[in-house]
This record gives sequence, structure tokens and C-alpha cells, in this order.
Amino acid sequence: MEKIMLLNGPNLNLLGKREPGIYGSTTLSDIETKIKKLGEDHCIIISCFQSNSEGALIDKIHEAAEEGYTGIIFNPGAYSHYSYAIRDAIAGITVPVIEVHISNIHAREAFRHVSVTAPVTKGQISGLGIKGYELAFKALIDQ
Ligand code: CA2
Repeated sequence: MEKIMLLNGPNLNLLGKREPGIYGSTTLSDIETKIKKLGEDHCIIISCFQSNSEGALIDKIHEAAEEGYTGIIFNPGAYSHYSYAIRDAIAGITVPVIEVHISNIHAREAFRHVSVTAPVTKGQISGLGIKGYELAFKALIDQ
């Protein structure tokens, strides 16, 4: 069966618990449940993983390639703005990655305007709220 990985980076475990003005009131667990349901509807296994550690996220990216995943939906959090190690990990696999940001990173502080990871992904969705995760799923299954 086809498999898609849902990866979330640092602080996204706090979703729905703090700063609802920027990130909304939906929790990460709600998002994972929603994407798993979408997966079920399309006979696709969804594996979810969140970490606050750069290395753990890189290990998961490698695992997705080694285990034959068909795509990764990835919100790297603030690592998007400066992690060359995560960028290299994405560039080193052929599994398509869709980068998702809940907020519009281009409308926020200057340091968030740059994503060093986006150029090595298939595409980036930013500013569409948690709907971005669903749109990324659709983009991966329609490719
Ligand atoms: O908009 C996004 O999805 C971000 O990836 C979220 C990251 C931020 O560093 C990126 O610039 C944009 C931060 C996630 C932090 O999430 C929190 C949620 C609730 C309370 C505190 C942090």
C-alpha cells in the first residue's frame, strides 16, 4: 500500500494550545487525525511524526526514502529559515516533499521570509492555515 509521511518540526506540538491568533485553535493531533482519515479514504497509509530536534527530523526524511514512501508533507517550522542540514536531507532523496506553513511566512518578520528548504521541495504552501496540509496531500496524490 502507498505510504505518505506527515512530518512536523519544532514547537508544532504546541498548536492549538498557545498563540491561537497566529496558528488557530486546531491541535497537531487534530491535523494528524484529519490527514490519516484522508489517507484511509484513498487507501494510503499516513505515518505521523513531530520532533523539536533537527537530527530526528533528518532521520525521518532518510527513513521515508529507505522505506519507499511516495511523499512527505513537511512543516519544518523555524528550521525552514536556516537549516542547511534539513535542506541537504531533502535534496538527497527523490521522494517528493511538499513544504507547508500554516501562517504566511512572507507577511511576517523578515527572518521568516526566507525558506532555505523550499527550493529543494516540490512546492511550498504558506498562509492557508491548516488547510495547507490537506492541499499538500492532494498535490501528492494527484502527481
Ligand atoms: O507557519 C508555520 O507553519 C511555521 O512553520 C510555524 C513555525 C514558525 O517558526 C515558522 O516561521 C512558520 C512555528 C511553530 C510554532 O507553533 C506554535 C504554536 C503555538 C504556540 C507557539 C508556537
